[in-house]
Amino acid sequence: MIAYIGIGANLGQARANVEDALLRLAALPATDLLARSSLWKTAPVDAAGDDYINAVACLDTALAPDALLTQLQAIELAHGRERPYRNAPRTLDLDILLYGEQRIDSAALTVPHPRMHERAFVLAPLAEIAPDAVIAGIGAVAALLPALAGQAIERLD
Ligand code: PH2
Ligand code: MG
Ligand code: MG
Repeated sequence: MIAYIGIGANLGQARANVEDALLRLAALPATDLLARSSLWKTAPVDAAGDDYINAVACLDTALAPDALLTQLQAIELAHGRERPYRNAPRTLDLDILLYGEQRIDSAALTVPHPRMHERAFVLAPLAEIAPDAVIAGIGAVAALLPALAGQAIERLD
């Protein structure tokens, strides 16, 4: 299954944490890292704290969604992720954005990620590696991005 993972950090060594997360994603069982976006510096949306470093990874994985989520949470914990309150600054956040074209609505997981289509910090890196990916029920990534032109994001080299 092709899955897209949103990666974000705005606490501690954010850039190094995102790069390390990409290495750890590539090392997951039954999973290949097919592509990764650039790193982007992005202003916090509905959140406090420093600017974020964001990126998106494309995985080819045989892990089921709940098993993939468990693996992502283990990587977050390896980076000392704490959850003192909603959208608190974080050392590392890994979100399943898309899992094939499946829609998942369980207690633990909502896919497609419910706010991804409103967020340039998700869509800009995703558009680098998958402009034609479709967010089920919403539309293709590249077509959604122009509406978000007002959000402050900057691609890093
Ligand atoms: N993640 C959030 C809330 N706000 N803002 C930016 N720029 N980047 C994020 O990754 C982000 C956010 C909740 O996960
Ligand atoms: Mg998130
Ligand atoms: Mg998250």
